[in-house]
Amino acid sequence: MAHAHLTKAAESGKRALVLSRASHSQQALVNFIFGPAQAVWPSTDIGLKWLGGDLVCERWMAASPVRFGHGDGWSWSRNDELLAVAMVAPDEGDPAETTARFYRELIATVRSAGYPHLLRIWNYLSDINGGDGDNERYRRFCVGRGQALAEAGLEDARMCAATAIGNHDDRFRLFALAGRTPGQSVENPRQVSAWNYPPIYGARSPAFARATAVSLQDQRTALLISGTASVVGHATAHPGDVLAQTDEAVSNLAALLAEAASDLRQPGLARFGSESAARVYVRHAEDWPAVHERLREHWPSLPLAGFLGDICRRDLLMEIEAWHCA
Ligand code: 3EB
Repeated sequence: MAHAHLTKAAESGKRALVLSRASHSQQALVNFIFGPAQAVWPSTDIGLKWLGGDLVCERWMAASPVRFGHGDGWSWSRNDELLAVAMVAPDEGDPAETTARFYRELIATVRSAGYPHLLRIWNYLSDINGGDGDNERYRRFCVGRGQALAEAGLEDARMCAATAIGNHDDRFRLFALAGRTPGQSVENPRQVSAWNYPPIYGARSPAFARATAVSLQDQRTALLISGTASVVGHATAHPGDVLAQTDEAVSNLAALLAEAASDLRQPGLARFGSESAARVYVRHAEDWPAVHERLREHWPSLPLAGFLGDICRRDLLMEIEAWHCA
């Protein structure tokens, strides 16, 4: 497992997620700026409208010196242990082609740089529910991802945690974190693993783990949790009811944390704690206040950031991803 200097310390008030607590001089691997946060360099925009919450940015800090580079439409940062990659391109035409191109480049980059183990991927694509049946853009995305993985000899069941959300700005943005050593996948006992979804959800099944666990240098474990929605077994639960979906997603996360605690024999992983945080995506901006309030009832002090984003199935109205550390 990767020994990464990734931890988190939340500040009070408008909070920033800081993913490192190493004592020596810290440099940012990535700064995701969401809301009204202080300008920092380098800063990365995920291209989604921030709707509120107390989490205004995520600062992914590294304990050893960070080097930066960029090319046409992509940038990277890395230290001794981790490589972060950001790629952006116009999202035109068949997403299968754009996605296959992005993933081929991503895999080639992490391999040649010596960080071959993917730990976490975010996919923000345009008009994710556009097109019908197996031509729906999310399903074409799955085809392109699957094609690149197969070419690279990567098995679906060994893929890392991921998020796939639709934006409204005609750009495909991919962010990835990779390491020198592998993470450990955690699956959710309430959910069929994504790569085993039946073909009613698309000819090519999605390829992602429900969570990826990464060993921290100080013996703790970080859990990078995938976008988690109201999916039970493989079916959407509570279509049309955003608050019931919220409760179901929370139940899914509780089951996932319990599974991680048991798989990794770390009881502290079983519940979110002082070093956890979540990004919440809602399909309709007007749902955010009620979703936010409901999540606050479940998790009184978990730092939250809300975003306007389309979920990959049309009947899903919200999704939650999280960082957890224990
Ligand atoms: C689901 O459980 C919801 O295709 O990478 C969540 C996280 C979802 C990642 C992906 C899809 C992806 O199937 C959708």
